[in-house]
Amino acid sequence: MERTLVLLKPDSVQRNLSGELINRIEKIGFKIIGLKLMILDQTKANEHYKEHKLKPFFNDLVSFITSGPIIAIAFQGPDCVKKIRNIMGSTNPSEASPGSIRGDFGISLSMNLIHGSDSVESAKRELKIFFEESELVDYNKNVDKWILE
Ligand code: IDP
Ligand code: MG
Repeated sequence: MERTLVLLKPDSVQRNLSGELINRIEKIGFKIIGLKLMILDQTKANEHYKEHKLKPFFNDLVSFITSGPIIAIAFQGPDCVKKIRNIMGSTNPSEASPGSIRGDFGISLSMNLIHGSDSVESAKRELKIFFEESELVDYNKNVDKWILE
């Protein structure tokens, strides 16, 4: 079953939006299979955002993501990568549709609330940075029969 990594960034935690954002994703039917609150260290932040290493905003991005607690969540469900990217909205909240997380709650391009893996390959790579395989819990819910085909 497809898995993805979601990070609730430091702005979400500080603004008491963690519950709201988790709720939006959980209500779709995606299952939390791992969850932890942490302050990310520089090494992991660099590793997580390594595709952006040469971008002008890289240092600010790493400073921001390590500036306070984040919540890392592993979600599981069919097409969860694409669907979660869709409900997050565009990277720049100014361009994010109403109804999306960034459209509803964001203004700042850097403090845009949430990270979601952008492909199945990225998800596999990123999940390893935040979770040991043994920390991910695959389990059934009775409601699955109403959500999963
Ligand atoms: P994504 O989070 O929608 O996948 P990416 O392009 O992968 O967007 O960028 C990673 C993160 O870097 C963004 O979520 C945002 O916090 C930050 N970021 C992206 N572009 C800029 C920029 O032009 N200025 C400042 N921060 C940026
Ligand atoms: Mg990205």
